[in-house]
Amino acid sequence: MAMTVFVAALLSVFTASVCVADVFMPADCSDVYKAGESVSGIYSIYPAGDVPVWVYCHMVSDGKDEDNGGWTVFQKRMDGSVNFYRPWNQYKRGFGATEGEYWLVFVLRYITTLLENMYQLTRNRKYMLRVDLEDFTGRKGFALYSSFSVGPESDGYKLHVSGFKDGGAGDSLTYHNGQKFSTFDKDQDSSDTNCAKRFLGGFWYNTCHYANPNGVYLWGEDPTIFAIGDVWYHWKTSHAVGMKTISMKIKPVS
Ligand SMILES: [Ca+2]
Repeated sequence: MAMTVFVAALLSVFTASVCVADVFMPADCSDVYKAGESVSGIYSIYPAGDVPVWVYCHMVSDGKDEDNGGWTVFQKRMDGSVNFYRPWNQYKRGFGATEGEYWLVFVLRYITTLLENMYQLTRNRKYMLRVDLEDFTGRKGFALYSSFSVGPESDGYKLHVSGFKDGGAGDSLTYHNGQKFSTFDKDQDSSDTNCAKRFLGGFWYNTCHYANPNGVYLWGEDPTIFAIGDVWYHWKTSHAVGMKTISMKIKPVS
């Protein structure tokens, strides 16, 4: 009996130490999903390996492969409650609240880290991007890109996106492929003008945009002010229609 108690005590010490050493540190929402979490909501992830970041994880499946859970949401507009006209350091750091509208550049920085340090934990992880849109009549569409990454800050967090697949919204992002990220105080676009200042957002502006998801929340259509809204041109064939909701989310390509 004494031996049994001793073995049990040893086991419990062993188990406790394993628990401490084996803290669950998901790199992104796909890891959270694989661990059995199937409810959409806010979770902590460890994109850089040590510092936790709170993000919204989209876990709902509608039966289509590309919509299975495990999406890490890095951009979300839903009600205009957050001002997205912000300087570079705020886009770099991230802003907003994870339960509302926000921009998560931690994820972008993490991918940068991933690219620069190829032998890190997630060095072989390739991401796809899904952009979900909803207009003010309740219609929905999405655009899927089979490949998505962002370059290092030293290269302006350059966007790499390809492999468009239409979910009804059309392709307004391929035009921005290869562009650096620009804000009103850091003009890295391909235009002689300052696109972020002209169109009141922060984005991978070219000369200037077919998509402006971080533009002004327009509450619908306004043709009297050109292209400043959170528009996705190829869905409405218009620069005047602002979306009701936009979200941009990534997950590893399986
Ligand atoms: Ca410029």
